[in-house]
This record gives sequence, C-alpha cells and structure tokens, in this order.
Amino acid sequence: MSRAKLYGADYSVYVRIARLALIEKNVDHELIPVDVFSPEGLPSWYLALNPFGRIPAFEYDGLVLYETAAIARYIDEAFQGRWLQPDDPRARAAMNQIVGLLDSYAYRTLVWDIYVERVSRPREGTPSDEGRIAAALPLAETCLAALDGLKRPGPFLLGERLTLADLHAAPIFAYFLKAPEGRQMLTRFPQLARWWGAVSELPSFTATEPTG
Ligand SMILES: N[C@@H](CCC(=O)N[C@@H](CS)C(=O)NCC(=O)O)C(=O)O
Repeated sequence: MSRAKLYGADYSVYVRIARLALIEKNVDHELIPVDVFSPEGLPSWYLALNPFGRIPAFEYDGLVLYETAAIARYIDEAFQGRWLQPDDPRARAAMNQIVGLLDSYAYRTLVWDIYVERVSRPREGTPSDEGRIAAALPLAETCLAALDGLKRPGPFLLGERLTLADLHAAPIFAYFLKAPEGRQMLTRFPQLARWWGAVSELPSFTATEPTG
C-alpha cells in the first residue's frame, strides 16, 4: 500500500483537522507543502487535485479526495485503529450536525471575522476592522451556544469518546481563543471551556501546532 499524502500547510484549520484524524488513527502519512496564500498562486498540479483551490487535498492508493469532512470520515472508516464516530445513530447525527455547523457558520466567523481581524491584521500592520468584528460576535455566540447545547456529558463534545466533531472544532477554537473576544466569550460556556481544556492537551493536537 502507498503512504497517505496530505497536501497543505500547517497553519490551515482544515489541514489540521485532517492531520488530527491521521494521527489519531495512526496512519503513516506525509504532509506535502502547499501554500494556498502564496503570491505565485497555486500550481496547476494542485488544482488538478482540488479544483476549488483550497487546502487540504488527500491522496491514498489511487484515491484523491478534497473536502475535509469527507477526508476525515474516509480516514476513520478505511483505516484500523480507534473508531472516531459514535456507534449510536443519534450521536452520529449530532456529530455530523456539529461538523456541518462548524463549516457553515463557525469557521468564517470565529477565524476570519474575529481572529484574523483582531490578531493577524494588526500583526501585519493593518488595523482591525472593528465593524466586522462587532458584526461577527452575535453569530459567534450562536455557534458557541449551539455547540454547548449539543454537548453531551464527558470530556469530549459527544461524551466519553473523542470523535470527528472534536477534531473539527478544536483547530477553529485554537485560532478563536487567540482573540480576547474569543477567550471572554468562552467564559460564558463553562462546559465548552472544560472541553477545550481536554482537547487542547491531546498529543495529536500539540503535535499539530502551527509552526509559523
Ligand atoms: N470546504 C473546504 C474548506 C477548506 C478551506 O477553506 N481551506 C482554507 C485554509 S484553512 C483555504 O484553502 N483557504 C484559501 C482561500 O480561502 O482562498 C474543506 O472542507 O476542505
């Protein structure tokens, strides 16, 4: 069997989600660097893997995949190791609901509207767009309230076992919590604060800390 290949950069939320799944499943893999923000643009060979020009893309034994939720589910289902999806259909539906709401609402709001504006832009010498941050806060609060409502008792989002929901949420929170607005908001959701404490200490999570 060939070695799994993940294309992307370690700063990417979505690349980190796929790496977490690969590490949690103990899959032998390599990260092939693709900088999606390179001024030169993406090479054509990468666009052949992911025509939408986003990272990551995944390749294994003749299979090419993009869209991180599909990649993570494939990794969980195709490889031996700990099962990262709940057995119970209702809990699995909640997991898929969490992944969907993170993709549809949380990623852009928590990462781009709040983290990038509050932390990245000033670091690059550009002032934060305060209007964009203020406008994002209500949807950010809705995201945290929804996650809090779906959270089941136990250290992880769906209870005692780590699932793909945790792997999808943690890299988004890692950026959001670098902004003071994110840290302050989390204090209003003690269950999520305890979840963050557990998930941020996972060896897979510390091993995938962005280097840049
Ligand atoms: N729906 C895609 C989203 C991937 C995505 O947005 N990746 C970001 C990096 S975290 C990206 O490639 N951004 C480049 C851009 O927005 O132009 C997935 O699930 O893989």
